[in-house]
Amino acid sequence: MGYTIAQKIIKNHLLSGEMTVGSDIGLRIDQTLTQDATGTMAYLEFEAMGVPRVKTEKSVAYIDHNTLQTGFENADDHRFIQTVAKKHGIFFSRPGNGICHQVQLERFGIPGKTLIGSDSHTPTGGGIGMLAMGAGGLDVAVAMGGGAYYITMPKMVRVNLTGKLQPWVSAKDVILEVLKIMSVKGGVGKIVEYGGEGVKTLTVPERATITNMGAELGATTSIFPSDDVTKAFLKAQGREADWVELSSDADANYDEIINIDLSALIPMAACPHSPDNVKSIEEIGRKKIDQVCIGSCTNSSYLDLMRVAAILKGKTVCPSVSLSIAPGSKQVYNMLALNGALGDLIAAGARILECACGPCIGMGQSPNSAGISLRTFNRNFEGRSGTADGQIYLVSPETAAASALAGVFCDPRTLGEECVIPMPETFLINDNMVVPPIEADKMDTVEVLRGPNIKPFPATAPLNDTINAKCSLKVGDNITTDHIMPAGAKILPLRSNIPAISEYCFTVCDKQFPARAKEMKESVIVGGVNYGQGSSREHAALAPLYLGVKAVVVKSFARIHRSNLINAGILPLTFADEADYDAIDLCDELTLPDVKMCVENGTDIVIENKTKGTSIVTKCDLTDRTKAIILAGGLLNYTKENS
Ligand code: MIC
Ligand code: SF4
Repeated sequence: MGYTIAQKIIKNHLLSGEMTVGSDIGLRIDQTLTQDATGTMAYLEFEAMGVPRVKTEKSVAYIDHNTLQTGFENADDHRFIQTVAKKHGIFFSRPGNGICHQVQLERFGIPGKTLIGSDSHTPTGGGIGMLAMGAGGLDVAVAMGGGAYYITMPKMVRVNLTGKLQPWVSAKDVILEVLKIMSVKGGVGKIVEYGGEGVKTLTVPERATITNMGAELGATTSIFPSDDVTKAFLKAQGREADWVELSSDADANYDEIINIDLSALIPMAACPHSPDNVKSIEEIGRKKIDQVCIGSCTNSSYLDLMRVAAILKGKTVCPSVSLSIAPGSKQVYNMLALNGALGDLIAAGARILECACGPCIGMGQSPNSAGISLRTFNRNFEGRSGTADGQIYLVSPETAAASALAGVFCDPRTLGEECVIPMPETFLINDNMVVPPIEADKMDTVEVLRGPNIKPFPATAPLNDTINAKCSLKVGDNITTDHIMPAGAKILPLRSNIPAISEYCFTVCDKQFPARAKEMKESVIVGGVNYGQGSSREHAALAPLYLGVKAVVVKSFARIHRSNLINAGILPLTFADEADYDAIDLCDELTLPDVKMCVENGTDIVIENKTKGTSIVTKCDLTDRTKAIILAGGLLNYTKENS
């Protein structure tokens, strides 16, 4: 039997385990990336491992999230990352060089290689045929040190694309259609592979938009074949030598097949507050809007912004709309500046932002109260924009630009003849904002500079024989990491200070949570399905750890967050019977008797509810490796013990 594209890459990188669905597999990692909001922790963890030099083929540290410098914190963190990178063999992409995923795709990604990044949208690299996955900072630190990255061998989903997109219909509409079909939890435990005749009609940036937002399916990753289109893209980036051909075997076996006729798609939007709440622009109607934001790692490529510029050229943004545009990379920004398109955007009234994540992570541009904001981004979780009652719709760049002019939702198909932007034969190549590391024999000359905001990683202890705790929080389904550990301009500067950032943990759901958890000393959180969906931020595990959370018991977990809990030494439990969700209430006194022995033996874990006088059964489903991590009190302890 033949292999899928992902199975071929996995087979070439398999360090341990069997390639059968559900088994724990260890993969050799060729490339890593970090960004600044997760990077400080990842490098502190890397330092704690005592490995002098990264062992990957290429590791890059980006500054793209925490670029709003309203105090010393972010600037200090940038300086820390720059110096630690220089010392340990990591390339440093300076602030201003662009969003990690966009730059990685343009300058460093290689088909057939493995990449993990401390950011959930790392699967963007699937657009050029990489096996690219989001991971917690600790996992990235381990991979930089030459360790394997462990995942559960996923199921394979094939999305068969036929036909060709109609004028004004965009790659964003393709992934919105997939989200509509699969939902935000439909991809958990799966790799989504695109194939079929329609693939060759999509450019690499379009493919990258689709794989980027595969993160919102909860998928392990998404991937496209590496074909002539990929070759042309890499050639235009001066990297033709990096190209290899990659396709699935004709007799590859997929667990699920989805068929999408590209020519039948129409412009769509993900409505508040979930990326899978998809409606057509027609259905939404000519609803008034307040803001439009164009950019983010999903839709900020040269082709995206050239189309936006063509739509805006010679026109003026509607007076009641604020339009901001953040190009994805210095390459994109510079090309727009040189060919005059930037002038068209400025003349139309766009507010040009630096090439960084910006509004996507609540770093400025929060909409007005209850404001309707159309964004070309990938997440519209409640409150993420920085305005608690903001109404965020995720749309294509074409829909965004057309609507910015109209002041209402506007189907770009009403704009008349489509503007066709050809793929450039050569991109503008200038890597002067990427600082290479120092030679290995000179690493001792580099002093790592740490600001006062950088506090050590919270201490963890091996698992106790029995846990006695109270229920400090009970939440519902689809809790995102933006609920657990909110971001935004005020909180993000605290990413390297766990004690300080913990004060904001879960405050979106319950302002009293941090104080209550601390008072309880040891506690348990109860949740519903798809708990921890969204970002890779390990802070969503480290803050609960700092606040004394010992176990999280839910109906089901999102992949990266579950790993982050294990890495932090927090027990990830699932109800054996989902109905038992109702058996625990806030402040109930709980005991997990002989929990250590149960983990060691791999048996079910009983939770006795002292308050109610009842007991329920939970599952932990640990592999030998994750069992050892939990027993050691987290991945850092485990790695130290095993090195
Ligand atoms: C996000 O889009 O939520 C982020 C900010 O990029 C996160 C990483 C983080 O929280 O630092 C992600 O997607 O992993
Ligand atoms: Fe940055 Fe937004 Fe992409 Fe996250 S989703 S990496 S915040 S642009």
